[in-house]
Amino acid sequence: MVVIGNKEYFKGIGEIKFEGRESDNPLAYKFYDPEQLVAGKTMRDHFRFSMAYWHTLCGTGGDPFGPSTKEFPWATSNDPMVAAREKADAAFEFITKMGLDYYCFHDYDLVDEAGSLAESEKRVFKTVDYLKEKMKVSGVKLLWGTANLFSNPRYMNGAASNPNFDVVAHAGAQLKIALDATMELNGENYVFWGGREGYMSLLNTNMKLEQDNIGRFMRMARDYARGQGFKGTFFIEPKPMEPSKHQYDFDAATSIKFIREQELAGDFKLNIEVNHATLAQHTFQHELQVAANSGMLGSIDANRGDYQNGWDTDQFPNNVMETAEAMLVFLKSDGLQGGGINFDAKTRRNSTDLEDIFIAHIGGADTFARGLMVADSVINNSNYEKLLGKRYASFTSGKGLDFVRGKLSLTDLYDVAKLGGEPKQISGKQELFENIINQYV
Ligand code: XUL
Ligand code: CO
Repeated sequence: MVVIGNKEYFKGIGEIKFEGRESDNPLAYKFYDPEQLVAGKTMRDHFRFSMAYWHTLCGTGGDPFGPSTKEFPWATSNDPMVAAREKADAAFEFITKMGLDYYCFHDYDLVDEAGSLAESEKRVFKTVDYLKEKMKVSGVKLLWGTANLFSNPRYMNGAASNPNFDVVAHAGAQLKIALDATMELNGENYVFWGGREGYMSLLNTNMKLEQDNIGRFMRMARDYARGQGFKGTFFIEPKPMEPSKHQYDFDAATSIKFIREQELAGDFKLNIEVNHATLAQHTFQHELQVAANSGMLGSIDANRGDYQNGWDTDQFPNNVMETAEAMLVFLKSDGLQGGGINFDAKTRRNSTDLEDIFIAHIGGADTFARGLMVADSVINNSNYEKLLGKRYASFTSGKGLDFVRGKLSLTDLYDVAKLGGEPKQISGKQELFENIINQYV
């Protein structure tokens, strides 16, 4: 249901509908048809699309070389509570006009941080009350909440990894408030992204203590939330760098090792972001596959990087090929465990019309829809699965099967090799696999 507050912010834009690929209406979905069944589930249920509060409502285009370029009509009041309510009105008008089902936030995206923790807490909970009403009327849900433990200068040396315990304690208080807010709003998950949990120089860093402290911090979060009845999943969002030179949650593999070492498995999974994968020199599908292999593919932050830039450009997804390959992993691993697809993406600094925010999200949803349909066709209509199976056929019978079942010793391998002679050369057929994806795009 479309929810408009006291003022309508996105005037002239109605509910965004699916019109199909022949439509030339920029404000319509061409491929994302929420009710269309793909692989036995509606697109809506596969994706659980979410709006990111920070980019969509707070990102006004400032960069290290220049100030904001966008004046948002919901960001005009000097009274922080009025501004928070207006921002919430704009958020819910946008989410419901787009037909999205979820949103995500950092604590201080909702309302500006105050001069004291006590005052900040009051502001957050007043805003939470307001959001609760909006959620009730619209049916929109909270995919995840998180605490911004990286912007305030007090976190310049890290939050949970800070060398000063007083800062760690402050971060803990902020974490508790953000968890309480998330639970109050029936948030389905809670995210940890540690932009400052890493180092700028190893020379002044006790890496072991810092990492163990982050582990303690996360176990405290889990124990507190579980004690309050929180049933959702905690996600770590890997990123290799930026703003830190080196971030401890470097990539999926590093984060999985951390989750296991710190005894967080079972409660923690991963939130994989496309542009973070690129920065870690991985593909998006690589990160998804690594997470899925460990049963930790929890959620996705959707965006894309720029192949010519080495930073987190957070552009909206538009690469169908990349998304199709990612959706192959997604479908074959049975989707996400508890999460959804959150558009952690921003319109460009020079995209200054309010309608650009709609156009960007429409493009992102359509890219995922196309990717999903391509992946589904590749799996069901092509001989992709057969080819892949054939590549590993030697493990499905005879000695190969014995090997997989753990029945062989090293001497058995020695005997097999001695008897068999030089193995025959078998092509990897990479171009054929690539052509099949191309054929179905
Ligand atoms: C930063 C990033 C964050 C997290 C939430 O690169 O992706 O916005 O998603 O803190
Ligand atoms: Co993100």
